[in-house]
This record gives sequence, structure tokens and C-alpha cells, in this order.
Amino acid sequence: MKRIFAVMAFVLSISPALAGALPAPAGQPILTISGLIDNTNAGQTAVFDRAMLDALPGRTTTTATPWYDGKVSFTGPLGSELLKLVGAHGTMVKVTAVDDYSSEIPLQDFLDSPVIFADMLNAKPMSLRDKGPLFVIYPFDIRPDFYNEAYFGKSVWQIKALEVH
Ligand SMILES: Nc1nc2c(c(=O)[nH]1)N[C@H]1C(S)=C(S)[C@@H](COP(=O)(O)O)O[C@H]1N2
Ligand SMILES: [Mo]
Repeated sequence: MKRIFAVMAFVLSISPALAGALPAPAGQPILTISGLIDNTNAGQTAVFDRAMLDALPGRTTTTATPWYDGKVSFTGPLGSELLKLVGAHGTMVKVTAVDDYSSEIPLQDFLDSPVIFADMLNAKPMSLRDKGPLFVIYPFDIRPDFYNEAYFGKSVWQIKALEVH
């Protein structure tokens, strides 16, 4: 029993030190995450440059799309890994683009399937003109049932911010 209390005291004492321990970006920030997150590096928010995003486990999704000619390849960090890194809790992620278009994506979508925040198109960094710097890409290659208007609407391009709520 004494041992259990000792372990609990240890866990309680390290958790405040871990919360918020996210390194600040060295490069130009391209994404800001706010809302229900435990780990921050800029006030109440977590900001990311491309290198921080590319350091996360990712995926390449090769698929036809409504937006480009023929099959293209998208590469970027897994949404699940990004949201885990910031300690996201809650139920929804509001994804906002530079044109202020936004879409609400259930947090569960990121846990159920390998949705990525693509930052590369055909292995090259995605420019704003190519719908970069970040584009939500559902795994249309392994989930053809996602290939419909409901998921196209969640496929936000030119992303600048996420708000977890
Ligand atoms: N940044 C941004 N992403 C966006 C949109 C937008 O207006 N801006 N429209 C969304 C909607 S509602 C859909 S259905 C698809 C539309 O793609 P399309 O206009 O090429 O058909 O992109 C989604 N992603
Ligand atoms: Mo749409």
C-alpha cells in the first residue's frame, strides 16, 4: 500500500513538468493549435514549423482526387500523432484555412484511420498555390468509402490553424 502511494506521488509530481514541454519551432511557424491541449510552446497555443511536423510518424497516400489531374501522392504527419503530441482532448477539431474556410473534424476520425496533414505533394513541399502548406488528406487509398462529398468537405487545404474543443 505504501508503495502504491509512493508511485502515485511520483506520477503526480512529474505530470505538471511534462505538460507544456513542447520545444519551440526554429523555423517559420506554419500551424497553430489551440483549445483543449496540454502541451504548448507559445502562450496557450502550440506552434509548429515544417521540420517539427516532418519529424512525426507520417504516411504517404496515393490517390485520385477531385482537385488534381490523375493520381497524386500526399505525404505528411499522421493526425493521430500530431494530436497526441499536443495532448489533445475533447471531441472535435476545427480546421481553419488561410481563406477562413473551416471544417469540423471529429477527433475520433484521426484515431480510426490514418488521416494525414499533408505537407508534400508528389514528394515536394506544397506551396500555397498547390493548396499547401498543409492539406487534410483522408486515406482514400485504403478507404474508398471515404471518397465522397462528405469527406471532400473535411479535406481542408491551405490550413493555418486547428482548434481542439
Ligand atoms: N481552404 C479551403 N479548403 C476547402 C474548401 C475551401 O473553400 N477552402 N472547400 C471544401 C469543400 S466544401 C469541398 S466539397 C471541397 C471542394 O473541392 P472543390 O471546390 O475542388 O470541388 O474542398 C474543401 N476544402
Ligand atoms: Mo463541399
